[in-house]
Amino acid sequence: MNINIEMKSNKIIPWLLRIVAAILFFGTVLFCLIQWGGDGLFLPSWIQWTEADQQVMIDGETVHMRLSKRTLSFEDPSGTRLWKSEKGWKVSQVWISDIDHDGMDEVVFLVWKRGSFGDHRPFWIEETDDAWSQHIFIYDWDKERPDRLKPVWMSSALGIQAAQVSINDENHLLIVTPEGRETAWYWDSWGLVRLY
Ligand SMILES: [Ca+2]
Repeated sequence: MNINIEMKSNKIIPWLLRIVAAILFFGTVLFCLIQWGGDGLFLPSWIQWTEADQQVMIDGETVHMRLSKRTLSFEDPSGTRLWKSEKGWKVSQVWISDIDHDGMDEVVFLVWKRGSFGDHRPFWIEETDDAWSQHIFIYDWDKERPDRLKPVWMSSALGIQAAQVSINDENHLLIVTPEGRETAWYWDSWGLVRLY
């Protein structure tokens, strides 16, 4: 009898170890997938991630603009950081352009982030939106601010897939979808409005 019990326990223990190892393995894989998804690793392959590392003059002030590893930042000539895009934002393109035609340049960038509205979710929208989406953010260059960038217009989710984006000579924003369909957007006192 004692021999039978010992033989059964000898079979059960390896199986228990395998089950525990499997749970640990799949738990680790699931944890990594959630972490990578939260870090935007699974964003669409058609995104054109650009980089910048150059001196730019904005409103008469020369600064260093850097777009590296999907993070946008500005530094003064001494190398002191003035502004850096928020953690969790994935900036794919940036422009210095007078998008609102007031004679002063703005900082305009295309960014991926989770949630359509962030901290500015309208009160009538109750559900939380954690999906990744594209946004156009526009900032004034304000020399009175230590960080220089004053938010002017933060779009909610674009609603279209912006694979190629450019700003033309008329300061219109041109967005081309992955399928090649182009739309144009212009500034109309309160924000960007679709032209066609
Ligand atoms: Ca302007």
